[in-house]
Amino acid sequence: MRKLQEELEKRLGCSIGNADDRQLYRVLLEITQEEAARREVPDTGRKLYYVSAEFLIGKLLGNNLINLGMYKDVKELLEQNGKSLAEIEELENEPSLGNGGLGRLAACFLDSIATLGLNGDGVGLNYHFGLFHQDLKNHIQNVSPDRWITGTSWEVDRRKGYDIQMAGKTYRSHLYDIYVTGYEGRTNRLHLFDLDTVDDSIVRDGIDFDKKAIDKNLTLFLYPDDSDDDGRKLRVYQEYFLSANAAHLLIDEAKAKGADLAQLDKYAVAQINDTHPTMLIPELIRQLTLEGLSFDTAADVVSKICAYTNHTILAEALEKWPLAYLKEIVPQLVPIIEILDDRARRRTDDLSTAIIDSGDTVHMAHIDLHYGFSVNGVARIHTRILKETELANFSRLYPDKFNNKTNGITFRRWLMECNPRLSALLDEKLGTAWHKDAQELEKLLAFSEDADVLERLLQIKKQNKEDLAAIILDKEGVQLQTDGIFDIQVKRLHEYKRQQMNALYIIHKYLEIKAGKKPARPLNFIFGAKAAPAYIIAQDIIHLLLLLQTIIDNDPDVNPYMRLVFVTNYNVTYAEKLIPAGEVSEQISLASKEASGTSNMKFMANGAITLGTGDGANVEIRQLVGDDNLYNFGIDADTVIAHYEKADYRARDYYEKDPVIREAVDFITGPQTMAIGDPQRLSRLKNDMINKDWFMALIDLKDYISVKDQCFADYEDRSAWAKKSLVNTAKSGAFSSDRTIRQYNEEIWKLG
Ligand code: 26Q
Repeated sequence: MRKLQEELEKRLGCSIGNADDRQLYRVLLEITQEEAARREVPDTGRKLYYVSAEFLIGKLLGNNLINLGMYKDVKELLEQNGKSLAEIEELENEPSLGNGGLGRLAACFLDSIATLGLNGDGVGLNYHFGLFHQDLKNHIQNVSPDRWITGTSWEVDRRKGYDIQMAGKTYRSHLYDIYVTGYEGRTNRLHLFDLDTVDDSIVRDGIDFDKKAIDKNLTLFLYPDDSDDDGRKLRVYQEYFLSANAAHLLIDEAKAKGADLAQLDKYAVAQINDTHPTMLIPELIRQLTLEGLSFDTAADVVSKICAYTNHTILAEALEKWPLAYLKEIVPQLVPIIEILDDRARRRTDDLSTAIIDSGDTVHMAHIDLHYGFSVNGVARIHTRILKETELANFSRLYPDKFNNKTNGITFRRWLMECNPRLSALLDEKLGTAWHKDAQELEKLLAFSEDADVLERLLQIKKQNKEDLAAIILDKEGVQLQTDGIFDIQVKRLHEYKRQQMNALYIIHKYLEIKAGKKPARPLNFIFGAKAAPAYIIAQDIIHLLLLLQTIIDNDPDVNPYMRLVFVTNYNVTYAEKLIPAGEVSEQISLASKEASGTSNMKFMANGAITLGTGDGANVEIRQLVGDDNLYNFGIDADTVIAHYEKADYRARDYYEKDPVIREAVDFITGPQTMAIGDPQRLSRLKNDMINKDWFMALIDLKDYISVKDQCFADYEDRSAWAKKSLVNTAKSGAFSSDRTIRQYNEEIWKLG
């Protein structure tokens, strides 16, 4: 501790007490970086490249201090000098280099890879602006650029790059690295590629910019708006830039290890995170042929290197590009993709598996499916649906390629860091082995009848709720009722996730309370979500939720019994505050649509009870905790799939036949919402729900209402609830990303 103090004060040039938080942040960053660098390990043998368009890493200071074993000392030293580590951590900008689940998963994986001591780096893009910043005015989502790179950044300038050809021009990439610290483990790296000519100043009001000026815009934004051709082409540029740089890096590092490139698979394996980096496959082949390999040798070895993860079964998310775009932007890949298509066609008569279809559209996933050596889904039910339905044609062709890797989360960030109170109790009762082996949490079951432990769990949750309530009051101006239930739905806004169904429940409760039926205790409904700017119905759902927030707030008959808050700019940092305070975890996607979900796992670990459909990892949570400890509702995935096949779902029937459903849906365009809301948005939303409702909210609404009511009623038996909470935490170890990564390594990567 004394050494730490001396070190800090030497760098500060003054005493800790006299330094301001910014100076402290800077020197803490410096010493963390140096400690991280000391734990790097020479690159020998086979190495994993986790290639992804998204890495939603969140703030790094606290996480790195924990992983490096410095957190406690730093926190205490600062406290002794009248400083707060939490306040210093606030100063860090969150790098929001991802949208949601897929990007956050990549970040959890990097943590686990380093913790398990594996040789594996991330490869991504250095977006200047992360996912947009959201604010909420006049019941509408407004977006603005989120600039995260400042003078004091975690990035290390590698002063190297590669020449990348796109549309006949040469672009010189520039590599930045971020250290990835393992918990009591080694340090790996996240490699982020950028272009020096990118110009932040071309961003006009909102997040608008000149989409044609590739030299200025290439790495400006994560997922630029792709509602027009220029936007879509920019995505192709980004994807190629990512893939080509990853290929160069991989080959470069293998050569540095003295590799015979014909046996490149001895030195490298690449995990392709969804289809966004798919061009890695033809690009590796291209670069290897330039290095002197024959096409056949190159294609063979690349097929032993590349593995593909599928994260969604939604058709619109499976990327397809017009061949004409590729001819314009990456003509060097087109002959390679044509040969790959030709060879794939010779393997089967099934035209549905073609890479280039008869309309000259290139199906990116098909490249991965034919030429990757492994294809995995991200939860058991998701993998089963891929095999039996969505990708049945490919699983017949390549039955051995398909495998499941149920997602996971890092318990370092999602329990140790974000929930210090619960972590301290767990350390006290179980010791600290769970930090690295989350299955140890199961030993908590021995305390399931221990009145003292159950009471402490309730106390901890209460304190976490109070902390969150204070933050929400400060940021959102809404006072939550901490003696009431905290029911939370936080995730990207998407119709399949069915925030609109939750809204219908809230309307139903509102009307019940108006009619005199009061809940046993206050209900707090908490939402956090960003909607893609071009996704109109999603904006309409946000609009409805914000109107409900105002209506409830202004209604003295109702607001003693219920509150709704839609938090602004939901991101990793906010999630770290919300999740420890969650009591009911809303996981209500239409069965078959949510590949896995990962917030379900985070809430579970923090002792919330899942209210969920039989979708994604909910199914596995249910199997682990049993029906006493999870609330399941809704039609199952097979029933949903059968409805789609028969095209026999008519939302209008449910609306017309059931007065409870009708009343809730009609409220959307009733006098209270219309008086303060946008009639066009509200009518569009209501019409969609009655005439389309593609994600079948109305089928499940009645069951959702009755199971949710039961869940809230059961909450009243506080010790029974505490026991449910305990069982959830105890069983959550199955969802550690350490377990997931061990499986990837044993079954796919096979690193030494
Ligand atoms: C595709 C085409 C054009 C433009 C954008 C996209 C696009 C962008 C992002 C498609 C998909 C994504 C992100 C998907 C994602 O986050 N999927 C989530 O992955 C999690 C981790 O596996 C799962 O837990 C979630 O269930 C899944 O929704």
